[in-house]
Amino acid sequence: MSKIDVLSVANLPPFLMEPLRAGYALHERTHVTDPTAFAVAAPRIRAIAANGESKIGADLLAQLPALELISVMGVGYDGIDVAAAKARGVTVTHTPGVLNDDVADLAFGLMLAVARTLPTADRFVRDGKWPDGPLPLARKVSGGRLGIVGMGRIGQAIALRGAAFGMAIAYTARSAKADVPHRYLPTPQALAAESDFLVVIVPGGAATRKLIDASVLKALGPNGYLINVARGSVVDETALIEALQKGEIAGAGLDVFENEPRVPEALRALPNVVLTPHVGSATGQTRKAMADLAFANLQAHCAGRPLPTPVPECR
Ligand code: 8YV
Repeated sequence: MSKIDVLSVANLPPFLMEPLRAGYALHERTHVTDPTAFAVAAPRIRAIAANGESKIGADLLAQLPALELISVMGVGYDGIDVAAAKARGVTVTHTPGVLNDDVADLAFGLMLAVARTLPTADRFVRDGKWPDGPLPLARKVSGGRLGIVGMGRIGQAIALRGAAFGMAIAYTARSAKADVPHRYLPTPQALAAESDFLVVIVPGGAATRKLIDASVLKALGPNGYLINVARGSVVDETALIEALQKGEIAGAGLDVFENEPRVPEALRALPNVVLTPHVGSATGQTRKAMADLAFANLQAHCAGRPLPTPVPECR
């Protein structure tokens, strides 16, 4: 039997690429790198292997008449036009659950790094400045007020860690969650006004675009820190830079940006930010688990078995 044709649209890790190459006729980003080969294969392509940053719009879908599945290695799928996919009968899967711990860990890593000025402290030691005097005092994290924007699986993992840090936890979401014991506030503004650390962990996409705007940052205030481990699109980056420059908020820990991998020079120049290159799930253990789940979705689809983790819109 001939192998099923799959198009990969992202730079996926070897532990996903290897089984894809072994089990499928894999077309590696040929839609970008080799349009002639892509045009020949396109009518046969039945699945796409993507990641959380992939952009798949109606234009690409229209070129793939045999497409049945888009398997995203990532929990976020805001780059996929799910409505257009569904309209063509294409199912979308993602990899929820397996990355909750890592993303929650990174949220705390950023919180501790920015509040306890860890990058500055590290540079202080390396640059031999310790003998000349102490570092300025930092900001305590334990016991602070933690506001979580988005109370899904990762938000709950962040809350669990916050509880271990003795923090007073509150959250905002579209509606209060019956199974969450923490205080619910109806808007990001109301939550920010009562938070020392505001952690953003909502899905990206049109519904949350610039949810964290100048008014939320103003409410967070000069002693408040913003932590974003969600999507860059959720924060108004221009408003954030202005708030940081003017001291309207104390600092920010950011793993995601509006225009990745480009990070504005104005943001990179600020002393009161800690910046990481979208590494929320980037441990060997978690990326392997995500790859396995993305592959399991593809395998299940091709074998006609129920899909382990379709996106909610495709359930
Ligand atoms: C990665 C992510 O960017 O899961 C997500 O939504 O943002 C990430 O874990 C990526 O998808 C890894 O393949």
